[in-house]
Amino acid sequence: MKKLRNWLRGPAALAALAGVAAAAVVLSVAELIGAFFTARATPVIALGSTFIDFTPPWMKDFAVTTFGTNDKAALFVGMGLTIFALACVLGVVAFRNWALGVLGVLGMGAVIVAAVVTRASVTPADSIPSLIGTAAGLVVLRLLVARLWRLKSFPDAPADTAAKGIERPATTRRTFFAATGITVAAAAIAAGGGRFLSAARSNVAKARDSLKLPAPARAAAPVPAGVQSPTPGVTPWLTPSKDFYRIDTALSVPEINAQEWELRIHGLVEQEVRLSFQDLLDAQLIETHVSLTCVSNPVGGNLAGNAKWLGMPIHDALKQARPKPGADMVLSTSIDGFSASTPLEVLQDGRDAILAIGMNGEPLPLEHGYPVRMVVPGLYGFVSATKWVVDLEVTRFADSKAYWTTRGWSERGPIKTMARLEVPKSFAKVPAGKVALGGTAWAQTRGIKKVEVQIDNGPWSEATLAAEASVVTWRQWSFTWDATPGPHYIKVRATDGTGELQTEKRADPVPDGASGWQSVMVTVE
Ligand SMILES: Nc1nc2c(c(=O)[nH]1)N[C@H]1C(S)=C(S)[C@@H](COP(=O)(O)O)O[C@H]1N2
Ligand SMILES: [Mo]
Repeated sequence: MKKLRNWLRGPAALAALAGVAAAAVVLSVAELIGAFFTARATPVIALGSTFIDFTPPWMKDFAVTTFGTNDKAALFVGMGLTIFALACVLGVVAFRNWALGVLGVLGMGAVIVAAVVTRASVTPADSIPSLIGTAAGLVVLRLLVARLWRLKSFPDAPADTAAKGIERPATTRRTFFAATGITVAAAAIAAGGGRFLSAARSNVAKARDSLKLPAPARAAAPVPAGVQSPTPGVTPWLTPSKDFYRIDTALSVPEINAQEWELRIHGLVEQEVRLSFQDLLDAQLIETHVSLTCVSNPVGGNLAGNAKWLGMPIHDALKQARPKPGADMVLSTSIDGFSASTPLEVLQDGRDAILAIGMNGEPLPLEHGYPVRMVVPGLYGFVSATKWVVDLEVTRFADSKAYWTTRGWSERGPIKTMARLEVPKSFAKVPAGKVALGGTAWAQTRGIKKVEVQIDNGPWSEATLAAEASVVTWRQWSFTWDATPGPHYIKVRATDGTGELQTEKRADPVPDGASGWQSVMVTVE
C-alpha cells in the first residue's frame, strides 16, 4: 500500500500521466484534422476496424453472444483501456530514455498509419491526420517530460538532463499538473471540434432525408389481416427501421454521396456494367416484405427483423451484364471492404433478391446501407445482405472467398428453420391459470406450416399460427397454456412449408447458423 502511494507520488506515475496526455493529443488532433478526410481514416476507427478484421470467429461469436448489438461499444472500451495502458508505458519509457520514447511513439504512429492505409476505399493521403496527430503527440510528450526532468523533487532524473540543454529554472509539480490539464482539455476540445466539424460537413444525412423514393412498378402484396400474434408483448410483425437489428463490421457508418455512388458489375460477364443511383431510381422497382436474419443469432435470439424493401431486382442488373457460363457466385463488396458470396442461381431463380434503396417506405437509413444494399430472401445476411454495396463480381466459389468465409464461417448460408418463444420471457414468474404464450418463427423461402409447444416433457401441442404474408417473411404464433404452480420448462419447435421439422440438434452459430429447439424456464405462482 505504502509502496503504491510512493510510486503514485513519484516521477514514474507523472511520466505515465504525460504519456496518456500525449496519446490524447495524437487521437484528438487526428480526429480534428480527420474531419476533412474519410472517417474510416481516423486512428480510432482504423485501429478498431483492423482489430475487427483480425477477430477470429470464436471471438466474434463470443462478442455477439455476450454484447449483442453492443459489441461495438465493448470494442471501444477494450481499445480505450489498451491505449491507456500503452500510453502509460510510453510515458515512463520516454521519461527514462527519451530516444527510446521517440522510437515508441513513432512505432505507434507507424501502426496507426498502417491501419489507416490498409482500410478499403482509403487513399494514402488519408494518413495525413494520423501523421500530424503523431507529430503533435510527440511535441507534447517532449514538453511534458522535459518538465518532469526539471522537477527539483526528483533527484533520480536522468543524469544527462543538463546535456539536453535544459537549464531553465526548476518547475514544480503544480505547473506539471497545470500543463497536463491544459493539454488534456485542449485534446478534448479538439476531439469535440472534430466530431462537430465532420457532422457539419456531412451532407449525406440531409440528402437522404430529402430523397423522394419513386413509386414501385410492382407494389408489395397486401399484408393480410392477422399477421400479428394476439399474445401481448410479441415483437411487432413489421419491424420499425429504428428497432431493426444492426450487425456489421463498420465502426463508423460509411457516408456515401448518392450522386457519386456507382455499382460496378464485372468479372465473368459478357459486358461490364456500371449503374448510377439515378439508374436505380429509373429502374422497374419492386417492393417486397422480407425478413432478414443474422447467422450469429443464437437459438431464441433477436438478430432478425422484418421490413418492407424497395429496390431493383438483382436479376435485372445481372441481365445487363450477362454472366458467362461457369460462373456460380456473385461476390458483393461494400465501400468499406466487407464482402458476401451469394450463389448466382439464387439471384436468378425469381425470388425477390434486390438492390434495395428503400426500407419501410423511406430511403435506407445510413446504418442499414444507404444509399444501396442487397436484400436476398432465404440467406443469412453475411452471405447476401451487403450494405453500402459498390461492387458485384460475377465469379466462382472455387475462385473467391467472402469476408467471413476467410474467417472460419461457411461460404453458403441458407437460413435454418427457427421457432422463437417471446412471451413469457426466460425465468419469468407468471400467475397460475391461463397463460398466453407467443412468438415468431421463420424459414425464409420455405414458410412456416406448424409451430408446436411442449410443457416439461409432455406431449407436443400445436400452436395457433397467425396469418402468413409470404414464405419469405416470418410468421407469428400464439398458444394458451393452462399453467399449474411450480417451475416449468417450455419448448418450441417449427415445421417449415416443405413439412420438414426444425432440427433438435444443437449447433453454435459458427460456421453456418445456430440450431436446436429453444427451451425456456418459467415459474408459475
Ligand atoms: N457492408 C456490410 N454489409 C453487411 C455487413 C457488414 O458487416 N458490412 N454485415 C452483414 C450481416 S452479417 C448481416 S446479418 C446484415 C445485417 O443487416 P442490418 O444491419 O441492416 O440488420 O448485414 C450484412 N451486410
Ligand atoms: Mo449477420
